[in-house]
Amino acid sequence: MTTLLLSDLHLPASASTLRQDFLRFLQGPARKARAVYLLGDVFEAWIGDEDGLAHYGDEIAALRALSEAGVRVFFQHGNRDFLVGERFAQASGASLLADPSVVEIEGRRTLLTHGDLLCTDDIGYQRWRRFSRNGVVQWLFMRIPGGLKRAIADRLRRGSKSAKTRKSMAIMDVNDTAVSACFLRHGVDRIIHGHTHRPDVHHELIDGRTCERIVLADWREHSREYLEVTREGWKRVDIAAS
Ligand code: OKV
Ligand code: MN
Repeated sequence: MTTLLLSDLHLPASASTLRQDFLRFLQGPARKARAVYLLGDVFEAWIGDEDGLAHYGDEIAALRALSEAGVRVFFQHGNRDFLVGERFAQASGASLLADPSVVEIEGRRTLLTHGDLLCTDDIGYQRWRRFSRNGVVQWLFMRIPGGLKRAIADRLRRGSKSAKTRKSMAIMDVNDTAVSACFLRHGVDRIIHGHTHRPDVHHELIDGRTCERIVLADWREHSREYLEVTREGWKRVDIAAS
């Protein structure tokens, strides 16, 4: 059996080949898996379940069909789709998975996280994260009219895009101390995350044990990767090439 993991698809609300390819993935390779883990930023933006369910009906129907076919589907929040909620879970059949979570994947305890929590050098982002994840702030945001929500979200996204161009590459990567602390605190020797858009595998020695950190790829033009994990090991598969 295999477990498939993917993140950072950044599916837009408008028509896109990214969306077609995600549907192809859900109807094809995902069917043969034991479980599929979506590790955040599947959606480019999410201002609430009502709006999200209206925009992403095809994806939600395909997720529902996949879970009804017996494949367990897990959804972890990213920094963009952190407002995905219980109504999405109900409609899609996916289970919301806390960030971080330690789960057993193909016989091996593995820590799964979107990855933004590890980027502790980006002080500005971490400040926005604390603010936007605050319960009172979210309660207020959910209660303003849809048009105003969209206007605020568009403005925030534009501001974030320009802020990113002014940040160094190092600040937008994970912090090595945060990574080591994460391995130690959770007692795992494998971490799988996305977010940084720097697909790679890193090894480090912690307490005499070789620890492995697998970074998932984002979906970009001509590259649509998922990670396939079996008891034997793991590999990246690009469905753009098939
Ligand atoms: C998601 C990010 C926009 C980064 C707004 C409170 C506030 C939630 C929200 C609005 C924006 C998500 C929900 C989006 C991620 C951005 C810009 C930067 C760095 C509030 C709670 F501010 F109005 F109080 N939002 N949307 N960013 O468009 O999906 O991750 S979003
Ligand atoms: Mn992200």
